[in-house]
Amino acid sequence: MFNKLREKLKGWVQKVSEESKEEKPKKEKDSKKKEQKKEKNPKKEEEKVEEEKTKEEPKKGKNKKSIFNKLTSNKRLIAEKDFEKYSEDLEMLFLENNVALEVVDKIIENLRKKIVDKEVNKKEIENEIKNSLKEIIESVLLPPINIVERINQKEEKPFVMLFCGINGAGKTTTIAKIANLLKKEGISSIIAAGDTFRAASIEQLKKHSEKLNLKLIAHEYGSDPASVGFDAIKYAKKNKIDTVLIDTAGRMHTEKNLLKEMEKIKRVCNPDLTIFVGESITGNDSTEQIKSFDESIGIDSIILSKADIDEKGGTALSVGYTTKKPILFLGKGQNYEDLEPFDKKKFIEELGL
Ligand SMILES: Nc1nc2c(ncn2[C@@H]2O[C@H](COP(=O)(O)OP(=O)(O)OP(=O)(O)O)[C@@H](O)[C@H]2O)c(=O)[nH]1
Ligand SMILES: [Mg+2]
Repeated sequence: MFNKLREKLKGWVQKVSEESKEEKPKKEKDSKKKEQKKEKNPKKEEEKVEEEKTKEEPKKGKNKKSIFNKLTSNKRLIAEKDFEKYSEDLEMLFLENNVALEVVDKIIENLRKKIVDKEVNKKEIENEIKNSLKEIIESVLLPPINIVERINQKEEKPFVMLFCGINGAGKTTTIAKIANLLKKEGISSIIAAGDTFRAASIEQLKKHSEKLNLKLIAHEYGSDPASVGFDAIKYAKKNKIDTVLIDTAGRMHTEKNLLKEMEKIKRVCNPDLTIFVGESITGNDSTEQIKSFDESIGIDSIILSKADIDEKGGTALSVGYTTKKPILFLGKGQNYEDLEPFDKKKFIEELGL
């Protein structure tokens, strides 16, 4: 993840910090002005002698030396006019890597506030830019929900999770990964085969449930998915199962009739969490998809699959902010273990900041 964005961001930070370390003509002007000032106010002879002394014997006054060093190595990080030039490059590299425009604007605006005209120690320029970006990106990411905690907090079980998303996004695989994770946490679960539409969808879930040794509730192909969910919840109540994971058929966010069917599943099953599973590689379209699903059925959170094959990473960076829905997990492969809780700190580290 982030292979491209990480490298480009690194290059940008280095470019800005190297160029802002270089002396600018303005400095020369400043020193010329100082020279003129000096000539106008020539120092008394004693003062000059005293100054020379301090220069020759810097070791004597340790404090004086460090203050002197600090002053000479302090530097204005970046001027407003230079920021314009650099921010255009930054904007392009974020946009090329699937970061939504709304988020790019926010990052750049906040970066402007943080670094333009700021005085920093020369040595610290690169760190200063990196830390500023790190803080800004951290503020863009929503804090994730801990589903294990949420499940444990619910007194009257089962805790019901409904999964939705467009075709082939990774819903079924993600459900199997979550069941595996819950099992490790000592939380029991059953799966409801709510995709009664796509050929072989029930067989796909059968295989997973056999491997994971879980009960699968399934009806005939073509039957009402809402009643599959309803039966699964009934079974879980009777058998004291902690969670019900309801799979659904993939559907495009533009297909109003299919979204209506989701509304019915939601109304009948009344889930504790409605999770949108989207592909990390989709880019800005994911925002539109989530907004459509949210309008019709209400979405609580997001899981982004296929983050392992996403070179850009921008969707994961910006989808939470643009939809105001937290990301629960990142899917990072096809095995059960390849599900990573979304962790802001780790995410920022992966970005190289
Ligand atoms: N590389 C990678 N592949 C994944 C990941 N998650 C799912 N896949 C693959 O994506 C393909 C589709 O996954 P499914 O789980 O069947 O997707 P779905 O959303 O249930 O698909 P439909 O039911 O047809 O809408 C499969 O080949 C999965 O193995 C992931 O995190 N990384
Ligand atoms: Mg499926």
